[in-house]
This record gives sequence, C-alpha cells and structure tokens, in this order.
Amino acid sequence: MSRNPLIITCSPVGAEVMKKDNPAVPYTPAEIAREAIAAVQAGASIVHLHAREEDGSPSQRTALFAEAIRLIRQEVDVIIQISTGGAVTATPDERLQPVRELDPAPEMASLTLGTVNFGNDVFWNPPDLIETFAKEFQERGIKPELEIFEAGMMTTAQRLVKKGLLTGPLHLDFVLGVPGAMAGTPSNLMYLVSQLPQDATWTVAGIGAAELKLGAMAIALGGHVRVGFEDNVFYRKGEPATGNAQLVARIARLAAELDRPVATAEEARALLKMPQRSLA
Ligand code: KMH
Ligand code: ZN
Repeated sequence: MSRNPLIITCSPVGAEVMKKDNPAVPYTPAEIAREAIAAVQAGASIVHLHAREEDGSPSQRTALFAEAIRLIRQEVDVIIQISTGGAVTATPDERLQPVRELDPAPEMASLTLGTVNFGNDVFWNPPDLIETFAKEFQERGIKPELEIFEAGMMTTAQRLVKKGLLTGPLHLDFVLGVPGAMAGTPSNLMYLVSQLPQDATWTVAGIGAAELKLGAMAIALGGHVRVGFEDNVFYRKGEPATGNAQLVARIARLAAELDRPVATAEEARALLKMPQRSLA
C-alpha cells in the first residue's frame, strides 16, 4: 500500500437535490449505478448510497438499493455505504429498511449522531433512535460512518463507545455547511479534527462551495474526502458539474499533487480496519 492513500467517498445523489438543480442528478437505480461506477473509475473507493423513486422522490425501498448495488458490483469493487439518514420525512423503520433487508448486509452505513436543523426542516436523531440504529449495525457487522453535523455529536460518539454500542477505530464524516448546522469553514474543520478520538479516521463533506475548500484541507491534513451531488452540484460557481466523476477526478488530481494517491477499495478497507470481502 502506498504511504497515505486518500479515500474518496462519492455520494452521487442524496434525498434533496433534484434534476432541476442539475440534469445529471441520477434517480433510477440504473442512473445511480452509472454515476457511481464512473465515480469509482475516477478514484472513489466508497459510494454513499441513497435511492429515489422514478419521479425523483427520496425512498428507502430495499429493492431500489439492491438493484443499484447489483449493477455497481457487476462493474467495480467499491465499499457500499447505505444511507440511514434518508430524507427528513422518513420514519426510523423506513430509514433502517435497507440495513435490515439487504442480503448480504452492506459493508458500511451512515449513522448521524444527533438531531440537527436542516434548512427549514429538522433531521430527527434522538438518543434512543441512535442507539437502536447502532445495535442494528452491530448485529450485522456493518461499519458505521458517523455523521457529525455539530460539535456536540463528537461527545455522543464517545458516549456510545463507553456503552459498547460503537467499537473503535471510529470513522467520522464531518458534514459542514448544512443551513442551520455547523458552517463549512476552515476553523470549524480544524476544531473538529482537534477533538478526534484516538485512532479515528475522518472524512469531510463540505456542502456547496465548501466541498472543494474543505476537501483540499482534508488532503493536506491527512484526512479523507467526500464529494458528490448529494452535497454539491457545481464544478465552480455558476457551472453545473457534468457528473459526479468530474468532482471525484478533481479531488484525485489535487491529491496526486500532494502525494496522496487515491485508495482502492481494498486499501480503503485496510485503512478503515474493515474485513476484506469481495461481494462481487
Ligand atoms: N438527507 C439528510 C436528511 C445520511 O445520509 O445519513 C440526511 C442524510 C444523512 O443524508
Ligand atoms: Zn446521505
């Protein structure tokens, strides 16, 4: 393995962004798989997966996830990370559906560590919900990516470790720049990095224009980077990205200049202390 490979996570579509925001936003499993495969070929080693119904509405239906995963796995090896955040309108049971029903279980899934304002909505994650989700992950051997929208969520991570509901080394994703939550500023990222638990790995998902700026910082700081249409649909101000791969490729180029070659899926599993498993 090279010295300090960079894990690029691509989130090709979230629950909020629509084709009217960028016509390249994928909805169907086939469209999502196409975007994901191109992102992997451009350097991503984790795909954070949301699903949509055909009309573009957010969905946690297992069949949609299963079809996207099948199509992705036909072409590339990549760590699939299921979203358990879903949409703010989804119930806890809906959010957990793909985690409970996918067979085999996904290697990774996202786990948000607290309730947070989310634009004009509230992303609801009270303590008992977080604990239920963490237990479901543990039962299935799913590695959580801990989504940190606010600094207090770091304390929750430590509390869950003490309760035995999370086992290190932890992997955290600093999601910065959601309207209503912690802003996407360099000083906020530096603060969160200064609070990292021992042995933790981390990535950063900057929202909108913060994606590139914070991604560049993470490369320099030894962290990892998430990009994709869930977080940002522009290549630069006023210029929609042609696809998720364009955003991934830019991070891969910056990383190469800074001596951080992109990690393969196998290297990413080793860096995150996950079992090597080929699910092809
Ligand atoms: N769509 C947001 C409400 C996650 O994927 O785990 C939550 C979200 C986080 O996207
Ligand atoms: Zn997400």
